[in-house]
Amino acid sequence: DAIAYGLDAPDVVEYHDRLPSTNDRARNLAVEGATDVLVVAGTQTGGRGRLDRTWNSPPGGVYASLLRRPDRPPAHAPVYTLAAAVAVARACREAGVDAVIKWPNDVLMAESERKLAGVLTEMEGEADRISWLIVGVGVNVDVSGGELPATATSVRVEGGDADRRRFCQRVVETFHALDPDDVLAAWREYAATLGREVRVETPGGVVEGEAVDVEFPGALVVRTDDGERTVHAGDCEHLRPA
Ligand code: BT5
Repeated sequence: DAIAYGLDAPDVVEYHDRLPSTNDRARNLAVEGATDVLVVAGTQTGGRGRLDRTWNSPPGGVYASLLRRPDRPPAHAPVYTLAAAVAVARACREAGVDAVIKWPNDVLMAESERKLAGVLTEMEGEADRISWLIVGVGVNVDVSGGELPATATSVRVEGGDADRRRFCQRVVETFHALDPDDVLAAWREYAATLGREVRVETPGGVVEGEAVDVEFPGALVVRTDDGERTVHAGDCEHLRPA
């Protein structure tokens, strides 16, 4: 099942010292018909976040995008975002840094909630099947605080093992070792969002309440004054400490 999901190891790993964006490189490869490629860059000149935001990509960070063509319906794409966040959070902990996940795609330091990493999943779907899927991760590993936004931190700043190569390897190995059926359970283990009061800006408006669970394929269940709402996409803010 890991193979149908595309969580198994890629055939090709491409390394570039510098790219505009590993997601863009992976997309070009997808358009050319390639699959099963991991694109890694030492630095990015046009790193992207969600919704046209930029991703600061100084040298020392890990910038990687995996191109797959999983035999899954397009609606399952959010599972890959959660799986990548789990892999990054686990790699951070293996590097000695206490990382947690904020729904849907942020990896944060546990106490300060400063951002260590983000995930950008992009895909093209046909009616019932993903045509290609790109899961991109950006992690502040061997990066100094001065090179990052004020709300960010890095593995090095937090005193962890900042060996970029080792970190990248840990992310990839953890990602490929994940059992697709365990992704949600693993995500819950690292989640800082569950049990918290949240404010989620969704395409359909703001949803506020207590985040109570995550549901397949990656939706957040929020208990609001008007009952439970299932949120599929949006920007989430943690309102109060747990
Ligand atoms: C994300 O977006 O968190 C997804 C970031 C994905 C980046 C990877 S790098 C490899 C691949 N290739 C790409 O071009 N992208 C992917 P979002 O949730 O929209 O968060 C973006 C926001 O995070 C920005 O608006 C900043 O506030 C903040 N930010 C920017 N750079 C950061 C950094 N290096 N560390 C922490 N926060 C950052």
